[in-house]
Amino acid sequence: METQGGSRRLTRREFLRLGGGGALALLIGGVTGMRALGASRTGPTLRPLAVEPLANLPAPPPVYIRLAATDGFIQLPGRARPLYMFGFIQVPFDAPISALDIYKGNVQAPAPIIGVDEGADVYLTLTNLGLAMRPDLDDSHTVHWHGFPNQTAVFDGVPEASISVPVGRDFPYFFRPRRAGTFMYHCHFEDVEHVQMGMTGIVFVRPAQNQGIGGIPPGKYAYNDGVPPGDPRSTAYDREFALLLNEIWTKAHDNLEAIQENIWPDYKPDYWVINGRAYPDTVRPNNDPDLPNQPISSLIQVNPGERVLLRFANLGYEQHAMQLTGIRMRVVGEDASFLRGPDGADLSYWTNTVYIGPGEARDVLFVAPPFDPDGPVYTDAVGRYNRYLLKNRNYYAQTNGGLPGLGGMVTEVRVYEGSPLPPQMIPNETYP
Ligand SMILES: [Cu+2]
Repeated sequence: METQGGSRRLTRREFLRLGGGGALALLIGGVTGMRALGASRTGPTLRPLAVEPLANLPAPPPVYIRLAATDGFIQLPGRARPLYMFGFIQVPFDAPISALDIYKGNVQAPAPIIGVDEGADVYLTLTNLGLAMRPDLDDSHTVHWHGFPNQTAVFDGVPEASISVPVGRDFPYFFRPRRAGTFMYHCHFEDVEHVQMGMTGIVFVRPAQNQGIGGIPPGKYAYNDGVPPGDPRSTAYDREFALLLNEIWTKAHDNLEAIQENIWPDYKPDYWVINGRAYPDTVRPNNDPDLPNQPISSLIQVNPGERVLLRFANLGYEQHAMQLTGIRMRVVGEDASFLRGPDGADLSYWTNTVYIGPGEARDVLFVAPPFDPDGPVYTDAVGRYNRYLLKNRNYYAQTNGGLPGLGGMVTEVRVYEGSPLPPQMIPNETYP
C-alpha cells in the first residue's frame, strides 16, 4: 500500500480485483423498458473527509448516454385527457438522427435516472428531435447538470452563456463527476417553460469508496464517508430510490398544446408529482403498461432492517416538505454536499420532515423497522407488509386536481414480513 498526496495507488492484484467488480452507470426507464449502461471501474481511492479530486489513478471506463428531446403526453389521476409535456428520452447512442423518428412525440416524464461513478468520463449526446404537436415551435434545448461543480461554459447548458441544440442537431456534452451525491439535470432553454413542461431528471454520482478501500468493504455508500458500515456515521445502504419532485400547472400545458399564450407569473399548480406520477400512480411498478410515458415508480419496497437511501431532488418552483410518518430519517447530504465538517464532525441530522427548496437535493437514510404483525397489515403480490406514507406534509399537495381523496406528492414505504425481496439491482427497483 502506498499513499501519495492523500490518494492511494493500487497494487496490480487490487487493480484486477476491483476491475472485476465494477460499479454500474444505470439508467431506468424509457418507454421500451428498463435500461442499464455498464461501466466497469478501476480507479477507487479512499478520500479524506473533505472533498478532493481523484489523483494518480487510472481513469474509469467512459460512459456513453444519448438523450433525445421531444414532446408527448402523460396520464394524471382524475384528469380525463392526457397532459402535454416536453422532455427527454434515452435513445441508441450511435443511431443516425433519421432513425430516431419513432421517438418523436413519445417522450418520457421525468427524464431517465442517470447514475455514474465518481471520476468516470461521461459523454452525453443531446439530440433535438423537434416537437410533434408544435412543429411551429422550433425551440432549441440543452442539458444543464444542475449543481455540478467542474463545468466549463460550453458544457453547462445555459444557452445565453454557451450554446443550445437546434432541431435536427446533436451536441456531445462531456462531464467528469468529481463529487459524489445527488444532482439533477434539466433543459435550460427558456427554462421557466421547459422545466415546467417536463425536461427534468435526476443524476447521481456514486462515491469511489463503493469499490472498497482500506478497512472499508466494497458496498453501496452515499458518500466517501471513510468509516465502516457499522459506524453510526456511515452512509452505507442496501436500496436506493431517486425521487424527483415537481408540481404541474396543467393550464400552462393545455395552453401550449392549444397554441395559446401562457402568462407564467400566474403560476398555479394543481398536480404534485413524484417521478412524474401522482398518487396512487406513484406506487405502480416500473414500466407499468398503463403509464407508458411515466416509467419510473416511486414505490419503496424493503425488507425489515434494511438501510434505505432516498435521493430527493426538487425541480418544481415550490418548496416541498417530505414527511415519512413513523420512521426517522437521517439527512446525510444536501445539494450533493456530504454533511461532514472539514474537521470530520458529523453534521448529519435526524428528522421526520425533509425540506427541499426548488433546485435543491437531499440524500436521506433510514432503517426499515421490523415487520409488525399487530399493526395495520396489507397484502400485495410480494406478501404481507406494513405501510408507511412518504408524503408532502402540506395538504394542498396531497390532491389530484382538487378532487377528493388522497393524491399528489405521496408514495408508500412497504416493509414486508420475512425478507422476501432479493438484493436491489437497479435504483427504484420494484417487485410486482
Ligand atoms: Cu428545452
